[in-house]
Amino acid sequence: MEINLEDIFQNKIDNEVKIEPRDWMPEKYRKTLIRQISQHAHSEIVGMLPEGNWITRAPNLRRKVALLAKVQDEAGHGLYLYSAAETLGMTRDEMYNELHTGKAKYSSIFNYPTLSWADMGAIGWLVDGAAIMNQVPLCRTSYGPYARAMVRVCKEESFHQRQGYEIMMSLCNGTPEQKTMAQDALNRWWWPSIMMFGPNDDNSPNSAQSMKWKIKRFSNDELRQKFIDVTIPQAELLGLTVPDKDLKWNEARGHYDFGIINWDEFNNVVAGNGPCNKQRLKARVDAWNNGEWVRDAANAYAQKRKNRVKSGQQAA
Ligand code: BYC
Repeated sequence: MEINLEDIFQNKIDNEVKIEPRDWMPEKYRKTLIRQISQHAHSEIVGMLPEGNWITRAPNLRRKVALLAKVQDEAGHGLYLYSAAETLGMTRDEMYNELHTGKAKYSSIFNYPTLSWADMGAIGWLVDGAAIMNQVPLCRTSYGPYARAMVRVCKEESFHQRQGYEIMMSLCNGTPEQKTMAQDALNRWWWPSIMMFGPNDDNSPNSAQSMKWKIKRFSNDELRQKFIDVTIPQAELLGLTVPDKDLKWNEARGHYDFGIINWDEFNNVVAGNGPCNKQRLKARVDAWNNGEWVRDAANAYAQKRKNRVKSGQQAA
């Protein structure tokens, strides 16, 4: 009897059995995962830049320590994710090369500037809040190494979201100028945050197949709606106004209705023409080039140790 590998694979997915690196998988599944996981890793690494910009200017030691820890967590997330993508057969150097040559995508959100300290609050609250909404279901994604990496990532994202909301809370309970800063940050970060979930479902070419393979558990629009529904009461608690005149609770749907997203802006940012795309890419390329001597030194040291062990073994 002929064994159909594709049927065995889909059967595992349907029965919630994780796919592991040595298992047979369709080539397109492997490619889709490499695409999504490497983009996700790049987003974490590039995502360090807008906040890293504020570490030296945090208003006090407590805020500085928390922000430093958050940015460091993001480096860790990037590294777990690169490791997960490597299990699918792409090397880290290849992934870096795709990022540095502008071939790889990373989240649109990190191409916006951080203009005031309040942006640290808005990013933690909204950007990490959106990330949690998208990433908690990824803890159940069908590929084992990705799902396991996401468990720790989500725990840390939850700390990030709280540190952001706490900054917003302090600003909103502070002076009128501080509250204005918080409102201004919300005005600038709201729409880019809801764009993070990606195009509408009827315009999302990868969704149908990724849902069938249980790489994605919810569609882009479902996650966006969930995010809006939980975030509006949080904005109300802060006493801030979400910058969307069409935002309205819809009793019949049991959800908030919201205005039309500016997809031209989204497409423009994804195409590399957002306010900070060039600056972000340059920062990563410079970091790679300036770090060459560190990589060379680490490799030379590793080689020296290897030679020493080899000559010790020969002498014995
Ligand atoms: N920005 O068919 P679709 C973080 C692309 S890091 C740029 O719906 P898919 C954090 C998409 O790649 C947050 N591009 O795609 C870090 C596709 O293009 P390609 C990152 C976007 O993959 C530091 C095309 O549009 N999170 O949280 O089914 C500090 C069509 O889209 C975007 C992840 O990466 C976008 N926003 O769904 C703070 C989570 N959206 O590849 C926080 C994992 C879409 O065909 N990723 N595109 O050329 C995912 O869940 C999915 O990949 C997405 C997109 C929902 C993002």
